[in-house]
Amino acid sequence: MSAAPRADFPIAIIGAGFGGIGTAIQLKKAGLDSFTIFERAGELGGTWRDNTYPGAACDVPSHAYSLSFEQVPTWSHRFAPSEEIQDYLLGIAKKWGLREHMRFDTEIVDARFDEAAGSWTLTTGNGETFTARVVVSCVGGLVDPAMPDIKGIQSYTGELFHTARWNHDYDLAGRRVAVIGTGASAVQVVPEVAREAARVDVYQRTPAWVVPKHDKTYSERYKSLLARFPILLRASRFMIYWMSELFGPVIFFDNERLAKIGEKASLAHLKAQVKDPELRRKLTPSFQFGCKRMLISDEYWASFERPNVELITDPIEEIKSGGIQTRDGSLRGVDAIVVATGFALGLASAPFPIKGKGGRRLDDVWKDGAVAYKGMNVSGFPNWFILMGPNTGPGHTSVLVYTEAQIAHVVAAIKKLRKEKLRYVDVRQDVQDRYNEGLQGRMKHMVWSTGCNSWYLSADGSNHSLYPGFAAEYAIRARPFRVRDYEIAPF
Ligand code: N01
Repeated sequence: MSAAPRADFPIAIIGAGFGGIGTAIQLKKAGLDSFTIFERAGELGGTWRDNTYPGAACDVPSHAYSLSFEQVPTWSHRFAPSEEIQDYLLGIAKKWGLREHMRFDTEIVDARFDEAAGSWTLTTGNGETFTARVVVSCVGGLVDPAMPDIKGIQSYTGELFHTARWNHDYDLAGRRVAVIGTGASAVQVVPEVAREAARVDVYQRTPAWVVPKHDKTYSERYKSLLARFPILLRASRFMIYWMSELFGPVIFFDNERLAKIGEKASLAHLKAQVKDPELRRKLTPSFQFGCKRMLISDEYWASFERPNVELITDPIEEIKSGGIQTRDGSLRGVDAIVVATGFALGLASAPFPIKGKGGRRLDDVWKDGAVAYKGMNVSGFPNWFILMGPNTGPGHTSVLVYTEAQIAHVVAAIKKLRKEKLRYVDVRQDVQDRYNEGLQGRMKHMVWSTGCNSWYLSADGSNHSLYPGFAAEYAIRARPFRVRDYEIAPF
């Protein structure tokens, strides 16, 4: 198929992270290069552009945490560091000539659908408008840092920054540092900061289940073998994928016997890393394995054996100008506070005002939680596709498996729209409702609502973020564009 002129069938991709880049590559492969990628930041990369804190790395092995259609044999470690993942994204964007499609520092602030034209009008932050026949929203879910609402935080006069906004100009060497939070970002950053800082106070609200990472460096010989025999790379990916699926039930089902397998592995790891039984008790979670995201680290728990690291479990009462005061009255002076408190879940609402058919606002449709068909389409919002949308996150494997299935779906839909010169495709409300009833029914058997608090859950305790099942099953459901599920509007 020959490439369409850009004006013929304009496609807007919002966000230049993994989702946006992967979509763009697959569109190019399909001969569709009439797309523009809008990126609010000044560079591509999304998560991997923003998360540059010491120790930042993927927690899914890199042979699987990369696009299946852009595999590289050069990963330095089993779990590549953040900068290497960012280099990978820069590299594939260059290879496919994607920069010329990108508009940086361009935030989309409004979108409205024109039913007669079958197109979306997007407005940018500086008031420009852009018309697109299809919009692929790749804005990501865990993007905007969530700052903790702790009394007095504004009055702190030392250095304070969030893990996703690391201040590389501030040298932590020899400083007294506090880390607030003990989630996936904290377990990566604490061991690194502990190596440099004079003292590290780790403020833990809830301990997390941690399992060994078994990270390793790949030798030059191994990498050249993978380059010479790409089948080995595919085999490695295949193994990682199916092992994750095999152990998935331990992480996602609400089944105490299965959870015990994970808990036993984690407790053995804790015992091997921490000698003091009292410290071990403080680090042991009381919620069921998998309820919060399982963390992987070879070094996090061992950090507490260092003389310069202290675990603080007494709740934070207030942040004062020079330090942190806990409820027991202790005030610990610190030079810097690292906030590792996670992200404001982007899925909780529309990323900006989005008005579909009849001017209906996505925020109104989502007032009781974000719902979509297969996480991608919302009835009444035709020709709008969401990547990494509601109920498409995994707790047990690479999110890219889900993303790639969504990309295949989007490309199939775009091909149909173009080939048959359709005005729009709009998922049927009854199909979307049935899909979500099934999903929420299955949710009752999952571990995420068994009494822990996490970003997986909305304020009312419902889960609109994770997919309740295996990645393979989601991919099989999501990849095809099933015409009968949609209202098809011709011109
Ligand atoms: O954030 P989190 P994260 N006072 O929400 C604590 C992905 N990710 O940035 O558990 C004190 O998990 C909070 O305590 P509690 C991954 O999907 C991936 O670490 O709510 N503490 C918790 O300990 C992950 O799930 C990688 O009681 C407060 C922590 O802060 C997601 O991003 C790496 C507090 C927040 O943990 C988020 O991870 C990093 C307060 N006021 C992240 N508020 C990879 O490796 C919050 N906390 C790919």
